[in-house]
This record gives sequence, C-alpha cells and structure tokens, in this order.
Amino acid sequence: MKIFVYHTPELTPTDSLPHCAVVIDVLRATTTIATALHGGAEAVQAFSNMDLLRSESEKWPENKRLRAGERGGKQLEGCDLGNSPLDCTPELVKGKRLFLTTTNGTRALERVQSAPVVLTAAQINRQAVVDYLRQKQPEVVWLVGSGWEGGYSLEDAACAGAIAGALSHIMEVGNDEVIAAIALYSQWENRLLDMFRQSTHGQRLLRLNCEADLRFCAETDILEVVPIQKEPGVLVAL
Ligand code: 3SL
Repeated sequence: MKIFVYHTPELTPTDSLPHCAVVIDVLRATTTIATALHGGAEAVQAFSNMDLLRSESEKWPENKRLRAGERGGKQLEGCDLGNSPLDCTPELVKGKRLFLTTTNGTRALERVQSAPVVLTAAQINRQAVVDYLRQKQPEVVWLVGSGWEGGYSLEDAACAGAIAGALSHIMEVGNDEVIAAIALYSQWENRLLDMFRQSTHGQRLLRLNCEADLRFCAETDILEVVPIQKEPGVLVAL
C-alpha cells in the first residue's frame, strides 16, 4: 500500500486516480458526515453547488430529506442545517438523506469522486478508516485534505498524519507530505484542541461561537463508522 498526502483538492493530481481516495475535512465537513451516518442518516449526498443541491433534493420526499449548507462557516439561507456535526442528532437524521454543500469539503469530494473507492475521514472516525485500509490494503491511497479555499489546513494535515502514522509499518511513503504529516500529528496528538484553536479555520469558527464544534471535532476515534461512496457524491455507512 503506497500512501500519498495532498493538502488541497487543487494540489491533487488530475492525470491519475488512486485505488482509494480518503477525503479529510476535520473542521467540519467530514466530521459532520461521519456523525450523520453514525446517527442513522440513510446517506449523505455532497454537492459543491447550492443550486444543484436544491434541484436534486426537490426530487426526494420532504420528510426524508435535510438540506445542510455552509459557506464561510455560516449556514446558508434556505437550508435546514449548517455544517455543525452537533446538529446531526439521531433524532433528526435517522432514515433521512442529508444533502450537503460546504465551502471546501464537498469540493474535495467532487475532485476524487471517480476513484474506485472513496472514503471520508475525520479525527472522530480515524481508527475505523485505519482498520479499513489495514484490512483492504488498496495499492495506492490518496489522503486528500480539503484545506481552505485552495490553501493548506493544519487540522486536515494532522488527521492525514494520524492515519498514515497508524499504518507506517505496512505502507510505502508516496510523497514527502506523508512524512511531514506524521511528524505534525506526533507533535500535537495530545493537544489537538489547542492546535485547532490556533489554526486559521479554528479561529474563524471560534469567532462564530463554534467552540463546542471544535471540541467535538478534536475527539479521537469515538465513532466506528466508515463513510464510503456508493455512487458519485453519495456516501453511506459501510
Ligand atoms: O470548508 C468546509 O467544507 C467546511 O467544513 C467549513 S466549516 O467548518 O463548516 O466552516
């Protein structure tokens, strides 16, 4: 298993695809996806574009759908939810499809949606994704950070390091970013919340009063769910 880390969708190669792509947006899209699926959502369908989300979700029965939209950390108008994982309670999401658009995470998913296997990972379901990779050992794996509007995100790089580090004895290093990500995670693994508070996106979320979200997103290995793409853009619990 050869692992590559790419920090943003923009840095991800366009002339090839891996056997398995793992999209990471710890703050907060992939944390929200894991939480919704763990809470019993039928699926999470990701869109980079709100208009498309609106038209596709119209085709779904009203009592079986939730629209979740975020830009710049804030809930989009016309949506039932923003992108807080804490809103995805089992009472709300059970049996429903979450139609989700976010600033970066859903764009990253779109970027690799043609890969034969697409998973999402966050700190909360890291071990479940590690176990999947350890068991399946896909030949080439890309860990794709969502970043922020084309730029690097500390928390996504750390989560990539957390995954790669746990597989270091059975993987081949694909690029230098893997080594850097492992080193980054080992520096912060016992102080992840501190790291999130210092990161630019963490600060943005704190300005929006999302301290509880930061705390939740910094929890490690608390959910045993592996979100996997079953058709382009549609993720279900494995
Ligand atoms: O960029 C994204 O996809 C979001 O996760 C950003 S936010 O945490 O909802 O602000």
